[in-house]
Amino acid sequence: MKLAKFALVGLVAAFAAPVAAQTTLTMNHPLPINSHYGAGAVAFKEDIERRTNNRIRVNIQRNDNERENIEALQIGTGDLTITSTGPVGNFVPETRIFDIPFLFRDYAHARGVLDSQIGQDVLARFPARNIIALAWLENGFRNMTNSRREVSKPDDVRGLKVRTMENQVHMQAFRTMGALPTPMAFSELVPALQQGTVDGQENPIPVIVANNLNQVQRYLSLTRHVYSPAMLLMSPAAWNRLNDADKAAFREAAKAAQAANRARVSADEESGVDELRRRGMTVTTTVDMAGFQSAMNPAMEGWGREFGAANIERIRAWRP
Ligand code: EAX
Repeated sequence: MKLAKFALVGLVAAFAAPVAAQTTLTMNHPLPINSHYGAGAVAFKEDIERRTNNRIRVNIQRNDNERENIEALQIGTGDLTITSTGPVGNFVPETRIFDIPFLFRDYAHARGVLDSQIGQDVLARFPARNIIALAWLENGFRNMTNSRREVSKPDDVRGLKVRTMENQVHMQAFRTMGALPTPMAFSELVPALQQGTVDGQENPIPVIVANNLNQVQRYLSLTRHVYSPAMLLMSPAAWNRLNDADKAAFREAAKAAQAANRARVSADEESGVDELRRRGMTVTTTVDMAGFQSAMNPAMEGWGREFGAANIERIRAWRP
C-alpha cells in the first residue's frame, strides 16, 4: 500500500512540476527584414529557438531610431537590438575609434580586427555602461549619395548639406571636407531628403538598396570613406534572467547572427551597385580616394590625440 501511495505522490508531483516558462524576447533593428540586419536577426531567432526548443522565442521588430533602441536596453524596456555603431559612441566612447575614416583596408581587415582581442576588448567595455554586447556585426563601407551633383573628389563635397549619423567622428570628417554635416537618426533621413533639408547622406550599399534610397537620391559615389561596424546588443535585465546554459546559447546564436549578417553584406556588395544603376542612380566609380584621405588629415591629428595614435596604428597595421 505504502509503495502505491508513494508512486501516486510522485505522479502528482510530476504533473504539478512547473512547465519551463516560455519567454519571448523582442529584437528591434532599423531596417527591413529583407536586409543584412534582418538576415542576422532571423539567424539569431532561429538558432535560439532551436537551441531552447522554443522555450525562448525571439520577436523581431523594426524600429529605425537606433539611439532609442539602445536606450531601451539600458532601462530594460527593450531586450535585444541590432544597430550600427553610429550612435553607440555616445553610450560607449571606446567604440568611436572604429568610426575613423579610411581606418580599414577592406572587409577582411575590419572583420579580423573586430573579432581579434582589439575588438573583444571594446565589447568588454559595455557592461559598465549597462549594456551587454553579444557580438560585432556589420553595416558595411559607407558611400556618399546626394541629389545635387556627381562627387568624385573632396572639393565636390564642399558646401553640401550631408546627413550624418549622430556620430562625432563622422561629423568632424565631413566638417573637415567643407561639407555641412547634419546629424539625425535614421528614422528622420528619408523625410529630410524628400524635403531637401539635406542634399545628401552616406550609407553602405546594403542600406541604400534595402531602403530604396535611389527614390530620393540621384547620385551615388563609391567613396567607401568609412567602415561602419554593427552590433548585437542586449539588455542586462534580460541577460541576467538567463541561466548559464542559456547565456552560452545566446553567445552561440550571436555567432550565427554575425555569420548570416556578414554573408548578406558580401552578397549585397556583389550585386547592389548594379541594382542601384538599374533603378536609375548615376554611379561614380572613379573616386579620388587619396584626395579624400589627405582631406581628412587635419582631423586625423585630433583623432590621434583622442584615441591614441598608437591604438590607431595598431588597428591599421593589423594582419591576419
Ligand atoms: O544602421 O543611421 C544610419 O545611417 C545607419 O547606417 C542605418 O541606421 C543602419
